[in-house]
Amino acid sequence: MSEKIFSALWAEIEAIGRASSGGYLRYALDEPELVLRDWFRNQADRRDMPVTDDGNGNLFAWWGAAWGRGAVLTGSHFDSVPHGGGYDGPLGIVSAFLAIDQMRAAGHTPSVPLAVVAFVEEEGGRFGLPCLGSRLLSGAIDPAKAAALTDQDGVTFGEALGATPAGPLPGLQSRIGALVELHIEQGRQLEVPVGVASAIWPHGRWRFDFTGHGDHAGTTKMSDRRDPMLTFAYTVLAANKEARLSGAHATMARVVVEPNATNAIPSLVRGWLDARAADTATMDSLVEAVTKRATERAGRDGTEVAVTSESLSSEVTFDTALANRLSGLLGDAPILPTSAGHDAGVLSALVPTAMLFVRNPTGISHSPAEFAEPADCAAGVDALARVLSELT
Ligand code: HGY
Ligand code: MN
Ligand code: MN
Ligand code: MN
Repeated sequence: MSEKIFSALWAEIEAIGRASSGGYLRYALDEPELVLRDWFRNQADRRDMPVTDDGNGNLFAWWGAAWGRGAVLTGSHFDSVPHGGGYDGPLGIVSAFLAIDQMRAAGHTPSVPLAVVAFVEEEGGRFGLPCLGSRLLSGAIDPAKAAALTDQDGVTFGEALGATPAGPLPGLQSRIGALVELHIEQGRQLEVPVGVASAIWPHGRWRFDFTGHGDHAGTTKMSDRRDPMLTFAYTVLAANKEARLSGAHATMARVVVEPNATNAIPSLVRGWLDARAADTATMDSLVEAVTKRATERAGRDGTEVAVTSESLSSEVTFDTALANRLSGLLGDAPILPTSAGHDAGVLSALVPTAMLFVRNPTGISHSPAEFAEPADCAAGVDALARVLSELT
């Protein structure tokens, strides 16, 4: 694959949903993503690939009979975190179409159907639950629960989708022979253009509701206050400290304050903890320690704290034989773990799954600074074409 061909197709989507920050505002089923989904259909049409929707919001472009036995899926997601990077997700979809072009140019005829997939709501940036589309496809979430998830304007996923999600595809295991997701590396490990994933850290999201006594910021004596912001601030520090001590990753980056006024002590502060660790025990003990520290502090501040687990992604070990086989196929490409979640992680519980990572020179992701060299992206397409030819 030449850099030029990659860059030409990449340029077709680069500006879609880009904000003045240089980051992307691409949320599930909203305007920019609907434009990207039309682009997806247009790419499929250009390649005579019929498009199906699984009733959950996931799109599939087929080379061969839709959902024919043992189909191989490849793709990723379009949605971003607010002001996130443009590669996380779309790189896997653009590379999939280009890999198919390359396979066709080499005269490959797949022995099983091959589909490019665009999963919906992978980041959970609109409806709050990551990998929503792949969880619905694989039966990992109840469709009615998914339909009721609401965005910040009170729009439900069901309304955005225009129907109650269809839920799991019957006989998924026999229909899908393998899934391969190509993704920009979200880390700094790769020193060659392409790597193969070995595992995904367990990770999850916990909602911390800190409640106190709303009051006047100017007339309330310090000794009379029951300020939930104080307990929240302490909890952020505690999460950071516990993570540093245990080697886990803990972040409290999303906060809702009510009322959100300069001169009013809030009655409610809601913060979300994103916690991840190389093993489940470390992650669980981190969350336990942070909850304990928050509750103790609430006792001192005269506030209350309630913790709700909102999403959990268990530890994923990708199919080792498949990872080794692909690494060998790609000239002994390095095999490496990641602490980022992916749709491939969800589906790996049910079908043979692999991930290819494309080198990220800075390692930065979920930021406008996210970037991959066109030469490495082209190498990623070559690798994906080789892997998909091997699997079909
Ligand atoms: O949050 C994650 O790990 C992924 O980027 N959705
Ligand atoms: Mn992401
Ligand atoms: Mn992603
Ligand atoms: Mn993903």
